[in-house]
Amino acid sequence: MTTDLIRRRDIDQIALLTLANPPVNALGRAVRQKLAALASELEADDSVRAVVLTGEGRVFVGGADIGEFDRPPEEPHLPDVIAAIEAARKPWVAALNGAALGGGAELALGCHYRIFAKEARLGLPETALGLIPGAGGTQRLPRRIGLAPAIEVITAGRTLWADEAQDAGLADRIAAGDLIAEALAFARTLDGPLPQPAGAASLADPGPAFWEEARERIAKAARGNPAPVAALEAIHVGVAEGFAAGLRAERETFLRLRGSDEAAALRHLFFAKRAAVRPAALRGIEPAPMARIGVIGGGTMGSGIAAAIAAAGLEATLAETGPDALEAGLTRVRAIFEAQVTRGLTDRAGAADRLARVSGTVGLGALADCDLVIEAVFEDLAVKRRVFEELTRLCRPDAILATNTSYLDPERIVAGLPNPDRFIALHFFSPAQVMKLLEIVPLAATTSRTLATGFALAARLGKIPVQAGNGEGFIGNRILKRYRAEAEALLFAGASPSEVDQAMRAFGFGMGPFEMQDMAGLDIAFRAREAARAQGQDLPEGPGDRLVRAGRLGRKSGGGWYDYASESRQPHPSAEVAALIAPLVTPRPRPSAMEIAERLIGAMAEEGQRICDEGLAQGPADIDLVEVHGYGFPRHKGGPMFHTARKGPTRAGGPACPGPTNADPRKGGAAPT
Ligand code: T1G
Repeated sequence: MTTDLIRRRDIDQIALLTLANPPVNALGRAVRQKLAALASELEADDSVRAVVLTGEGRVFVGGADIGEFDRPPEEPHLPDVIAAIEAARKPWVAALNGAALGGGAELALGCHYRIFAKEARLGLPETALGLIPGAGGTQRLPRRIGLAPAIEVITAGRTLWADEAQDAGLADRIAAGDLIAEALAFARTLDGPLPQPAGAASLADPGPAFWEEARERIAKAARGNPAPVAALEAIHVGVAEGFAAGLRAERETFLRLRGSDEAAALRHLFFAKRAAVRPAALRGIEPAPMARIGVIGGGTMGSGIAAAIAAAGLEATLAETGPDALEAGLTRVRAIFEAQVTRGLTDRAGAADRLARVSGTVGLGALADCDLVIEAVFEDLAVKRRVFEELTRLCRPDAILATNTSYLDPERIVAGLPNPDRFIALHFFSPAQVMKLLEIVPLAATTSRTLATGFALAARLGKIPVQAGNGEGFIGNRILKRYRAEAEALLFAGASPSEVDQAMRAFGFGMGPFEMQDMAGLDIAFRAREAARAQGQDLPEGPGDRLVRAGRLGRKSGGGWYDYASESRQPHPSAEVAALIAPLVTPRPRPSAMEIAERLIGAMAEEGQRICDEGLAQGPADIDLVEVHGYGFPRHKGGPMFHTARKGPTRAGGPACPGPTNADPRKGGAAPT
């Protein structure tokens, strides 16, 4: 049963229209139909001399209805609805109560006046969905705020806050108090000629060099997503050939991209992310308080986690074993905030505020009254067990105790310790203050309250939480292991490390598997293999083992899969590596770059499907979130599961897997109490 969708209330000859299509007043077909009908109705209604359009709730309009993009476009089309409003003889005042994004921004641009609430903002983030604005945004915005600022807003997805919109000449007013009252009062003052429509303004063409520079810069930043450059081209047509031609070019491009694989991939991730942050199983579960959070270990991970906590406005206490180690940890935290100022992520005052939220302590005593403690010490079972033994003695029984282990079995870290209901693994990714992904791993005895606290922490830190079962390597590192093994297997067929890496770069990765391993160090995985061999696992000698035994540990040793000139990060193919690998190679027809990429992505998807089949992930979409937000999988490809499912019938991307259980797949435990 559709609600009103748009409510009309006439107040002293002003029609107040309130968009009411929760949760974000998206401009779905029914809303467009209603708006179009109202536009012609109001135009003919002599009792009305102006219109104020606003949205119900925190958002003005979150855009067109993204959910409709898997279906062919349906009339009335948004550009036509907006054109009717722009052509109206009576003034339309957009009263922006909150975010006006995508089609919502275009609707506001089609109105004759815009009044912003103080916290309102306007943006055209379509390129993040593999699209371009499709209802006039590429033509009206440049004519309202100027060419270069508009290109920035449209191709980089930058948002204009109320004060910026006013400075840019887009906001006619910023409401000092009650937005609706001020918008109605403003509308009552309007009796002169309407302002010129945006299309009446022409834009001076800055010349070929401007467009060339912009195209290169935008293409580089887009990292394979075709939409930002396509948006620039539509803007360019409007400048070169005029408003109407620009609108046509915009619409053609929008419709083409709307049906593209990239747009489908980015939509998949849009909805997957929103489903991940609100797991149905945790609806109504109250998380534990998180006012004070302890972080144990001031190394790269610990200092990054502490910085992320402070940046989210929470208090972090960083604990280390001694004053020197503590000072080193706090120095890392300070450096993180310094870098954030340099990168414009915060200002001096913000950095000072964040730093003030991080305190340091030697030993664990000061963590006794923390609500949550995250252990991020050296990846050694005995060391971690000692930490948890002490924490269970010191901390309140209801305090949540988490480990940031990447490879160890968290059950073994806490085995036999009291109150197991409060243990959980929270697997951050390095650098923790930057990487969006957080793998949340409940253990056999973990309660829903503890699990909900993990999700609440993720939301507070702006992380993307993915629940993973407690299997070796959880989701991400398990797939990474398979990805690397498959990449090494390609070397047996005669492919070279640089061929494989180039193929993955061409696919959209920022770095290939061998470059990535050289950066991280080959010895980490080698030690894990040696440990497995020591436990009796029969692991054959691989190319990576040969390199490590030859002292090639990666960039840090001046050479790994590649050679590196001293202090340089530039990888150079290595004759020594080729010689070390040669005995393992059985020459076969060399796979093409596309075949290499599809083989590696296929392997990732296959492993992802196995993880699903074992109940260690909620669904294929979560696998994709892990790969995109934790392992550099190109967003515009949607993730290995989405990519292989879209590409054709493979095992990967099959039906949704049974949700993860807390059963310990390493031991077959029970579901959470
Ligand atoms: N269409 C459909 N559903 C949407 C939606 C949209 N545009 N935006 C949000 N939702 C759903 C979302 O899936 C979730 O659903 C719920 O609303 C709350 O979202 C022609 C082509 C507006 C800033 O890119 O950035 O216009 O999970 O958790 O944190 O040119 O949502 O509850 O079932 O994100 O308060 C362009 C997308 C579209 C903006 C609110 N617009 N949305 O943030 O809530 S393309 C965008 C957002 C377009 C035109 C083109 C944010 C928000 P559920 P949420 P939030």
